[in-house]
Amino acid sequence: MKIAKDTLLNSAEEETRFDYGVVGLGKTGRSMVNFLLSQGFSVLGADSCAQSSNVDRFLNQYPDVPTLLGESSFDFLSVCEELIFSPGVDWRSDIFEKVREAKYKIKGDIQIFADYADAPLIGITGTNGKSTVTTMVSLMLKAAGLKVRYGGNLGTPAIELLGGEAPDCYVLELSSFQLDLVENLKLDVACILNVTADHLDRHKTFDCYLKAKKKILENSKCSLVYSGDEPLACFVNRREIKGFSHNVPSKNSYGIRSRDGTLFLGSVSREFLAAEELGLLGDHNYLNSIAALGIVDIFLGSVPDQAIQALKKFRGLPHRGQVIGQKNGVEFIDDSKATNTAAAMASILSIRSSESLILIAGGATKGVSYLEFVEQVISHLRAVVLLGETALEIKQLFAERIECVIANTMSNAVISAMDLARTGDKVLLAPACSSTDMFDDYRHRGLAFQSAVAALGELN
Ligand code: UMA
Ligand code: ADP
Repeated sequence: MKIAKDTLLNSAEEETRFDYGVVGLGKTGRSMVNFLLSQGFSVLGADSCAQSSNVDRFLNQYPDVPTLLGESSFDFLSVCEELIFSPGVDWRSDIFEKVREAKYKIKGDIQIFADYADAPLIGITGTNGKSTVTTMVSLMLKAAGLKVRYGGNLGTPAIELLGGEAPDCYVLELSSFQLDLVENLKLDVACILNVTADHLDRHKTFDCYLKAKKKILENSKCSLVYSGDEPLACFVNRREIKGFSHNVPSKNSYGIRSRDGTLFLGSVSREFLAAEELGLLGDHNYLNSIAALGIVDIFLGSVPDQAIQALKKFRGLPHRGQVIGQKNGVEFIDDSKATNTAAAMASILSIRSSESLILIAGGATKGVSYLEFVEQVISHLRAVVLLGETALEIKQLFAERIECVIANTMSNAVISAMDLARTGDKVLLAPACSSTDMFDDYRHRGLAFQSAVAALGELN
């Protein structure tokens, strides 16, 4: 098979075959190329974009790796024995029809990581709370004296966690995109935190999204799933799948017990800590904490006191309900990571004084309806400022029942929110949408919010 020279930017030789083709040259793709080269494999890179910051970075980092750029060059993927798809690349899309027809082995980075991993694995998925719980579990296990490496969808590509002296365990945040491509993922503990509608632009139906999430349970020694309601509660019927919820703990589940007016997070046999001892607000963070305690309990067989202390000290990750400061008695909160309706809902409910809440929402759609969200939140809000592609759609759903302003930039959104706010109010950025219509990612959006708030003048 010949590789057309004009599709390659660098030194590919005609008639060459490659052990692996790596599709998508972002963080994951670059980490996979690096790893495969280090293992002595021949590698071809490929990306839909002819030019982008990811591609530039790749070409600078790996000038000697032959690279296919642009979708029209993907026919040449046939020179590879196996293909590794980055999580953001939809292997079911039309552009990969020939690849699917040719019945190539398509793998994802997580399966390759797991095949090489040299320590027990804990995997955490869910629509919301993954990063928070992955971090909680890692900090708790570290506090208990274990050598822990953690990453995955959280930011550090899984394969970069390998190397050097083996740790005591790996803790992975796993997205539905990553799980979609695992085939035999053997986890020591798997957890599904919750599943609500998200990423339907990619998965098409809720059932397909749920199916991808459920793959985490398939070969796990022991699992923990949210048992408060369906679609997950029905799984808690086997010895190796335990539940967690806001309910009173039982033999097979972790939960919350009320005693003398205080709420305690625990198992059936032990109260781990009082909810008020946590450094995070909101019912959703009670659930995240119960899940983290359950995972540690299952993995270690008990929860050491040092782990509980570490959980109490945890103050949350940036852009997840992060209090930025106050201006003229108005508090600003950055929950840019609330990228779907369930997350934004949890965020709004976690703010107790919600009747004086001004919400900044909107952004790129993920193929879900906002109708239910609007009906659920309307009674908790005084005004809404909307941004991005979904602004008009969401405004129409509020149908003039509360004050609703559309802003064209984050800076204008914050100025409008400040105009609408009265002393004692809170302004919450919880977009319920993804950020990609106006920003690089949720971090970029959160930082734009924080800069706009700072531009209002000195905070207190
Ligand atoms: N690309 C193609 N063809 C396509 C689509 C993309 O070639 O059809 C190329 C892009 O041009 C780009 C590259 O693929 O060069 C990007 O790859 P990617 O989207 O897989 O992104 P990475 O940089 O590898 O980051 C991924 C995760 N991104 C996604 O799943 C979209 C990161 O999660 C993760 O932190 C990282 O791997 C390390 O594991 C981000 C995310 O938004 C934070 N995840 C989603 C979420 O949390 O909701 C699932
Ligand atoms: P993920 O990694 O799954 O996106 P994060 O831990 O980063 O989750 O949290 C993102 C946002 O989701 C939070 O800022 C909060 O608004 C919301 N959230 C967190 N945990 C939960 C939960 N258990 N249920 C519902 N929403 C949650």
